[in-house]
Amino acid sequence: MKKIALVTGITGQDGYYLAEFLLSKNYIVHGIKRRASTINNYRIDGLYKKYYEKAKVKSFFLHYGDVTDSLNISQLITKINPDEIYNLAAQSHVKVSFETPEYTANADGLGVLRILESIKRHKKKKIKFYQASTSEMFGESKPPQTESTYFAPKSPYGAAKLYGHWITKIYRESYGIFACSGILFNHESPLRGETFVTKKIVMSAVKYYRKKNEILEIGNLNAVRDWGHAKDYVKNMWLMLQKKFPQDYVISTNKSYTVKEFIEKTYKFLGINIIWKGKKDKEIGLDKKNNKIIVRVNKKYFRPNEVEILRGNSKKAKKELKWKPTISLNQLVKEMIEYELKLQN
Ligand code: NAP
Ligand code: G4F
Repeated sequence: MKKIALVTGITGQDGYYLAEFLLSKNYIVHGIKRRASTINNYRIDGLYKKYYEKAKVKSFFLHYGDVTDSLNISQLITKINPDEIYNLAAQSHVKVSFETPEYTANADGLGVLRILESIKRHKKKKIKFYQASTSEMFGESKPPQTESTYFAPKSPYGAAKLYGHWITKIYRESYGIFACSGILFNHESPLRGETFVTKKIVMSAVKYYRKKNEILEIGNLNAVRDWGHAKDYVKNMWLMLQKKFPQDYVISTNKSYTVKEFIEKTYKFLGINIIWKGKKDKEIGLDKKNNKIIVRVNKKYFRPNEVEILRGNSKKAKKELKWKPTISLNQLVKEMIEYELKLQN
């Protein structure tokens, strides 16, 4: 019997990589997508063609839905009767969460509760549940952050995700549900959303490389992040649900870099060296070859409250799940640039 997985947030970065991984493992995958005024399936189009439109035996199905809609969620779970649910749906942008705090709480916090309640009431099968928690929950706690680090979120996003994380633990302990959270540090890929910093940097660097008239407008250059590759991280999601008992795990590369270092790496890959001038919101980056401004700090991208340093320690995942990241930051940057070079051809 093929296993059935239900994935929320299927149209997002991780939704694509997880669906691809599960389909390659012979799962039947059901994805929940939101209705939008324009079609936003571009990441999963290829998978849909291969595993639905052109397949003799179909194994990839899409359903309209929204984690803010209890009836929709409970009806889908009843109908699909999945073995595993991966909750990737979220308003996932930290800065946007300051502008839409209530919606973020509803989707990222209460959305988790809605799924857990449906699982609790589901009688046909014991469903395993994975929650995509985040290192943003650690907020101001000092690195390296582990499973036992104090949670001190600094954004509405972090607070909403912490509710989702905690309610997952409470449902596990109170009702014996196989429910667990991966505490995911930043992970990127060529399919990363365009307003996250790595993708934004890569897109701008390639535009400058091609046309020489692009300036990267950027926020906090000194923030430190632990950046991995989404492909490695979705494998871990699956591994966690194959364990005998549910537990939470930190998923990270254990290495960290500043935003400025990420910029330098990216431009250097394209043969461009940067010289920095000025301080704080007056800082600029010049192309060493021709003194053109190619990076400029813009206060618009500062956050009301910033998480300065994230660096995880994923030794529990290494020991108990035999998981470790396989793609280095340099490989990630190279892959993102090569993808962008093709797109902007
Ligand atoms: P993403 O690219 O922003 O994808 C988020 C997905 O959630 C999209 O498919 C989005 O649909 C969907 N979504 C948003 N609101 C929804 C709602 N109310 N109901 C149903 N679906 C909704 O994020 P990602 O990078 O793949 O991340 C996946 C998950 O991991 C998220 O929960 C995120 O918070 C968490 N996480 C990510 C990272 C990271 O570094 N990538 C780190 C820690 C945790 P649309 O396409 O319609 O917008
Ligand atoms: O790429 P970012 O927007 O990612 P952030 O805020 O760390 O959040 C991501 O990782 C979390 C896990 O830690 C996830 F839970 C969350 O869903 C998301 O995937 O920003 C990274 C850093 C920040 O410190 C930000 O202030 O880059 C800094 N930054 C500087 N300039 C910028 C910019 N971020 C963005 N998005 N845009 C800028 O222009």
